[in-house]
Amino acid sequence: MKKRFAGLLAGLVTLALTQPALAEFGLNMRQGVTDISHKVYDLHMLITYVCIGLAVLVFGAMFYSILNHRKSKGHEAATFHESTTLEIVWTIIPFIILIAMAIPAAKTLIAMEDNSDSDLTIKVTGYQWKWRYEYMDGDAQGVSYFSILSTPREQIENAAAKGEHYLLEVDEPLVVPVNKKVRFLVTSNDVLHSWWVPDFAVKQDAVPGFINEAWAVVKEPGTYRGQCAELCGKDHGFMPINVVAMNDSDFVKWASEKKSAAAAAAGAADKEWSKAELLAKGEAVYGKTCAACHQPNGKGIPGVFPAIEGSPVATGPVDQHIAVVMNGRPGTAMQAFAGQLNDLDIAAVVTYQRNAFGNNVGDVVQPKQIKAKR
Ligand code: HEC
Ligand SMILES: [Cu+2]
Repeated sequence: MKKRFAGLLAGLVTLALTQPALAEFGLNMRQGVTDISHKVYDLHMLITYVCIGLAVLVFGAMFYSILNHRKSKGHEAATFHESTTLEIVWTIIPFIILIAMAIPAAKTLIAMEDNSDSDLTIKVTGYQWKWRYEYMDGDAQGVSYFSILSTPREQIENAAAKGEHYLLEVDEPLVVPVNKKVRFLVTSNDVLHSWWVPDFAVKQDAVPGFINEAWAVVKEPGTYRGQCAELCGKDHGFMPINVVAMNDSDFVKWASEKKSAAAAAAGAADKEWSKAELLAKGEAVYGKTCAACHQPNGKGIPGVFPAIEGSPVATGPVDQHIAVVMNGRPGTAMQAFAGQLNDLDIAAVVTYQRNAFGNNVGDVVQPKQIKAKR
């Protein structure tokens, strides 16, 4: 009996000591790629070992007593009633253990909360169901875009077709330079979201009307993936986060490309567009921005998201249609897209909605018309 117990104990200890093996199985927490994530990991391991030590001591004493001091051997229950010494001892020992654990925990928390002296600030805004990134300063100042799930529909509908980074891939990742302290200002445009990148040990709630801070210094170039970590509606599981860390020179290059693309898009708004161009562009915008709610086939979800097919708005006066898209319907999930899409995108998607799904209105909306309404 004693042998078996010792065997069990040895097994548990080996299990605890071979934690790198556990990490490979994905049972342990990941170590991440920043100093803070390593601190968090070390803290987690330290506390785990303290817990294992305590468990071995407490259960060891308990099982030893149960086995060796059992009644059938003639032992009688001891009485510790009103023993002041014991009361003090079993209050003080846990107190010391708690303080001993609180000190490293508080140190790590304080380091995490130190948002000072950042090199770069990026505003992160949660939307149903995508993220917006705005560069507030540095080389990419003024750059702003949405980052939207890019896993193809086929993979979502057919489990066998799942790719390697299923539901963890986006059209445009957040780009940060390596070895720079990047500060994130996290907020939301609609409901509660949470910006979570496990490799950075960053998980920050996105709350409408509030700005929360987080930061990371990424050391290695690479792609780091995360997700929204706050239940935020129907497509909560479909708003992943991709962060690409790159060398400083690559980052500067990326920033200038982004800026010239934005300038080109602004110029495109003054041009006259053909119906075919607008429809093609509109279909792409619809698929990326509207289909999550109104569905790829334009049929919506009855009682939740209205159909675009045969919609009185999408087949009615064009000005009202544009107004709904630009200003949204306050108090509903229909957001104001004026601040999210540029003139060309809005003109294209409205043109598309009026001429797709059997809505053969036949008219065309030019970006100029949208520009005039801003
Ligand atoms: C997050 C979900 C969501 C997204 C994304 C969304 N909509 Fe909507 N949309 C709604 C809801 C909900 C309504 C109904 C609002 C109401 O109750 O008045 C609506 C209504 C509309 C209407 C009026 C339909 C009618 O018959 O009343 C139009 C037009 C429309 N949306 C266009 C768009 C366009 C264009 C996009 C993409 C650029 C888009 N929507 C993206 C949720 C969404
Ligand atoms: Cu969310």
